[in-house]
Amino acid sequence: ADGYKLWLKYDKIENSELLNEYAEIVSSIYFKDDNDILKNAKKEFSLALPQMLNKQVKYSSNISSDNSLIVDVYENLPNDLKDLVGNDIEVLTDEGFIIKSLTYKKKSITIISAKKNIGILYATFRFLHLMQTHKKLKSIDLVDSPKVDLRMLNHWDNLDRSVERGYAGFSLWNWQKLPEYIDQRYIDYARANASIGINSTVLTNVNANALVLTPMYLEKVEALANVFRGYGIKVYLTARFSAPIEIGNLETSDPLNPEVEKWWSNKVAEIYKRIPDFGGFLVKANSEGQPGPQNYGRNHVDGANMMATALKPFGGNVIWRAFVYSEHDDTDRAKQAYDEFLPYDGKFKDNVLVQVKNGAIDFQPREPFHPMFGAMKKTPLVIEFQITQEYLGFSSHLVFLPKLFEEVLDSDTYQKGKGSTVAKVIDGSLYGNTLSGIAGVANIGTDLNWTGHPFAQANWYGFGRLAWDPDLSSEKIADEWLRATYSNNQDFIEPVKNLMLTSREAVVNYMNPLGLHHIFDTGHHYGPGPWVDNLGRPDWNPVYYHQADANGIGFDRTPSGSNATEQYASYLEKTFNDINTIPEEYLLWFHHVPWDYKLQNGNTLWDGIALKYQEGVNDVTHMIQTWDNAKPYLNDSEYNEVKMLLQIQLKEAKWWRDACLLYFQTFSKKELPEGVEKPTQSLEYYKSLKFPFAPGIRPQWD
Ligand code: BDP
Repeated sequence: ADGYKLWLKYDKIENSELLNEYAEIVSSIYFKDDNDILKNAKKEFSLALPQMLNKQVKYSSNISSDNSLIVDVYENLPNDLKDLVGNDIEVLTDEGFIIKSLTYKKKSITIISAKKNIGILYATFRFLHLMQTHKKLKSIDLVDSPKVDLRMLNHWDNLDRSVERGYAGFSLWNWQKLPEYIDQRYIDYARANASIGINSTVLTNVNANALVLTPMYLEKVEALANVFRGYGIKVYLTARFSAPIEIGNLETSDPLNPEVEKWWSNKVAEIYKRIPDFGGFLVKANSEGQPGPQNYGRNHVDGANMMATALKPFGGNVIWRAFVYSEHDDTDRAKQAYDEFLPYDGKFKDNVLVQVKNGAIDFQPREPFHPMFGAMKKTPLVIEFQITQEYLGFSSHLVFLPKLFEEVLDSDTYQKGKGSTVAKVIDGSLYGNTLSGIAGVANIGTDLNWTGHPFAQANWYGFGRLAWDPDLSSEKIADEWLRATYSNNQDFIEPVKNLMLTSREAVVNYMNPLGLHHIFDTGHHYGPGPWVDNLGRPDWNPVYYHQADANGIGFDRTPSGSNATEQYASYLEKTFNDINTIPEEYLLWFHHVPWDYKLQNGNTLWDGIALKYQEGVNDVTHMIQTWDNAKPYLNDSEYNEVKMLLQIQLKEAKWWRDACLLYFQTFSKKELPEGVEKPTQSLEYYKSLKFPFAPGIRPQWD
């Protein structure tokens, strides 16, 4: 139980009724495997079935009505079978699949089919997952296709194997031993991703190093791409905008300079020679010190389109990030990306996607959705979530992120009337985009269990599932993951599922209740630092975000303040502007509110904040109780590792509560209300804590 196997454990099925049902379904299998993807699919079958069923399985070499299970792409099926499934196949995308029970030549059989090989691989994983999670398969009728095209991980991995904001060890990519040495981890990584439908991976940090584009590294990238291809995963790289200067001996990287254009075209051709299915580039430009087109008086469109032109002949994409906020701009940071990018809508080439973080500031425990979603109508937007928990307790805190992802995806932008959810923007259905994408900043590293916290695996898993279907519920995801990872016992699942589903609100309560945000300490973003006011740029300082003073607290983003609300559709703009209609979870995001303002439950704001922090601590106490009750269903190491982590989480929830309340109290000058535990240390003590060697740190910035 070291967690290495993730949700692909394939434990023996103990329930004899199910065991018999499954054994019958797979009693005689036809499984064509004449290419790499199908070989990998069949390999997974041959790994999983004997473990789950405790017996070997038989494969036959021809399709016949004696087969209990037939696995092949549609075009290879005999005509009479084609007739039986044709309608279902028709509605599939190229990555979709069917798993169906039907009567064939008077016999009951199960068929797994798809238009393309990759659909068969996805179906294989789904079929095995359904067994692992004890679902009935006897009269299965499943027709499924992913709703989003690019389902991608973004690794923030550096070439020295450190990982920016990575909390689970070092980078998986062992550049030194590549290309010759293929670590088993690369294969297991690809299997895990394919099992949840992830089909693209960006290997390198957005704060990019141009060296990855040199032949020495491209050879290594090629070796990884060769492994991933068999699992339907395309490789992308981050492209440093100044690469033509750094590795190309040019004097400029001006996107309109013909030499520069030529350099990129040649570079792209060189990459495709090695990696014919290379995905393309992810670019962070003119953001937090990264070079970009603006260094030459050009704009984001010039930069993105130059690269898009180079990639177009090979079918590659540019994913251009909109995470920009300028040091020369003193408008509210939350407004800057929208202000800068909206005028470019419709100007990007058709192989450019603009990647936008889920919220307008930065991966906070809670943010309203980014106003660019729905507003940017002619440009496909990729939503960027952060799976690694930069602002949510690293890999020490148990926070089930699909709850956060779901909240954002379900948010209604109202940009094309009611029901214009972020999910519909992202899957392309709202404006009929031809390309769509979801990206997640990976939380994976060399730790034995991949993600540091065992429950952080659920965030990788859940990200993949939501990328496949942004309308899935977080509850279903938690259920699936727990069954595949721990146990199918309902008495275990129900309470632990509940623990997962409440964990996100817990972290909001003990870190950033009622719309507070970015009050994290410098550099590491781990503990509280609401007092920090000495960093190079105003918008790197927590005091900029909470604006606490003798009158109250919160960032005024209404017309009396920064007027960031104007970037939302008018219905939301009105709702957010009016303190009587603003959802309370966003109160201090949009309003500067007096300490004695009355909340909906009748408490004053000060008391309400204090009680929320306490509630967060109580939530974690409750999580610990739930875990203790689950002990009978766990082995010792499974129980202990999470128990120890939850104890860290409890200690740190109290730290957050005490540090923030003591600090905010210097403005409110009010007593803590009844029910809130008294801090055990002084404010000076919390301010004095330093963590120079926190993991995943990016030393040069906030
Ligand atoms: C911030 C991180 C920083 C990243 C940056 C980004 O603190 O490490 O480089 O976002 O997304 O959240 O580019």
